[in-house]
Amino acid sequence: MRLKQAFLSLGANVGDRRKNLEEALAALEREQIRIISRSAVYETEPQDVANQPWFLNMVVECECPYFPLQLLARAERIEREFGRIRTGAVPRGPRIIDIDILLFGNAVVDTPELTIPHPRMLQRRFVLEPLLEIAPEIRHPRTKEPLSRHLAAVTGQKVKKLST
Ligand code: PH2
Ligand code: MG
Ligand code: MG
Repeated sequence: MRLKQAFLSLGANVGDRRKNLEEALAALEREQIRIISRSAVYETEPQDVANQPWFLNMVVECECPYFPLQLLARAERIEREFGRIRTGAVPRGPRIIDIDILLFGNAVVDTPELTIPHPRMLQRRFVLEPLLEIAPEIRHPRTKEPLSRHLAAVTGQKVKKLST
C-alpha cells in the first residue's frame, strides 16, 4: 500500500518524560509508523490547562501505510498501553504520553472523531516551533500560509529547546 506522510506531536508531563517520548517513538515504529525525522525535545509551559507540570514536547515526521482514522486508532492504542486513561471528568489532565496528528499530507479531515490539521496547532508555540525546526517550508493546508507566519503571531508562551 502507498505510504502516507504525517506529522505527529508528542507530549508528556508526568513520570520520566524523556523516557516516555522515546518509548512512544519505539511503539510507533512497531505499528509500522516509521519515523523519518524528529525535532529536538522542548520543555514547554502548559497551555490551556491549570496547575500542571511543564511538558516535554517534540514533533516527528512519519510514513505509514494507514489512513487518518487508522493512524489515530494506533496512536490512541499506544496512549492506552502507556496507561493513559481518558475520563470525562478530566478531559485534559496530566499525561504520561499524548500523541496528536498535526498534519496528514495536505489532507483536510473533518469528522466527529478527528480534525486535521489539528484544530489548535496554530495557537501553540510548543507545536509550531518543533514542527518548523524539521519542516521550515511547510504551509498550513487550510490557511495556505507558511507556518513561520503563524508562529510569528503566537506570543507569550515559554518554550525551551533542550540539548540532545
Ligand atoms: N497539551 C495539551 C494542553 N496543553 N501544553 C503544553 N505545553 N504541551 C502540551 O503537549 C499540551 C499543553 C492538550 O493535549
Ligand atoms: Mg494534545
Ligand atoms: Mg491528544
